[in-house]
Amino acid sequence: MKCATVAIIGRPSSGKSTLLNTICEMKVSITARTPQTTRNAIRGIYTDERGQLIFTDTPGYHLSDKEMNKRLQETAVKSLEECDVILYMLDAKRPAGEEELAIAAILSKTKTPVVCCLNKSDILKENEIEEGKQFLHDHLPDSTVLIASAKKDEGVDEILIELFKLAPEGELLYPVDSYTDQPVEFRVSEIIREKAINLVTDELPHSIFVEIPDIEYKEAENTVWIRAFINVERDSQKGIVVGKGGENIKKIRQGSEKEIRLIFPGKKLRLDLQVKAKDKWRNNGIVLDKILR
Ligand SMILES: Nc1nc2c(ncn2[C@@H]2O[C@H](COP(=O)(O)OP(=O)(O)OP(=O)(O)O)[C@@H](O)[C@H]2O)c(=O)[nH]1
Ligand SMILES: [Mg+2]
Repeated sequence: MKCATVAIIGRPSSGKSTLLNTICEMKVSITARTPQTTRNAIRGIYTDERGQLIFTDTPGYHLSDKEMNKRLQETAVKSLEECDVILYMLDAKRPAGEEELAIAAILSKTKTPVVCCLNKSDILKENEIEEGKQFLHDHLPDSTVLIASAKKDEGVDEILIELFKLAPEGELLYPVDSYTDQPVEFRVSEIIREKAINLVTDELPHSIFVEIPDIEYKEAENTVWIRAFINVERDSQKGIVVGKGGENIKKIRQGSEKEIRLIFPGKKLRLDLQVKAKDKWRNNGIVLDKILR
């Protein structure tokens, strides 16, 4: 059997989390059209007759001096140090800029094999593919280049073939039916965050974090009872999340419940959502320590 750890790296919004979900056939990592959605190193596990690939989805590599962004960048870079293979995702729809150059520079120095994937093939024009290939040829000449659409599940089997080729021999590290190792509270909080950011994305893409103060299974009622706080950065932002007559919060709850139920099959669910303001939490080290660990 083969077994490898694979770090997925790339600029924000290149489709890293979408790819992980397509490979695992499960919502392992949340996605959104706004950049900088992923905030943690998120493990997703894929197993078949060839062996096991243990993926780490990472926060999009973004150059910024802000405290939170610096921590996200550290998480991404640290994942590179701990893996057998690196999967570098590029969105060739956007021309390679400073960030792409910074990632390529890091990857060109590593001894770990790199597989590159020009993602979003479903919307790429021929010249964009050529430019992407040229960029990789110039900066990472030894790496394999594949073209795929994570969203449409095209070219994804070829990515798996390439990763297994590079994977070392080894025993499986997780049971064959595992697809993630995230604690339940974290998964629930991420599902709620996804629903919230996708609904108010133009107004507050990055101002939200979700806390789960209580999660409890009441056996007599066969009910999982969850209390969650959607935190924004200012009191004035609370109304945006709640929406007119509570319509946004209702949509967030309904969308979240649908996915949270998949984590607790056969059980009833009570989800109590509240919106709170935590002043300037993105500069608050205690909050960051808690949510970015
Ligand atoms: N057309 C197209 N869109 C895609 C594809 N893969 C991802 N997307 C879209 O790109 C956006 C970003 O996708 P994510 O998977 O959240 O990107 P990410 O790289 O994880 O982003 P961060 O977590 O912010 O670093 C979403 O709107 C996806 O639907 C693809 O193959 N084709
Ligand atoms: Mg992501």
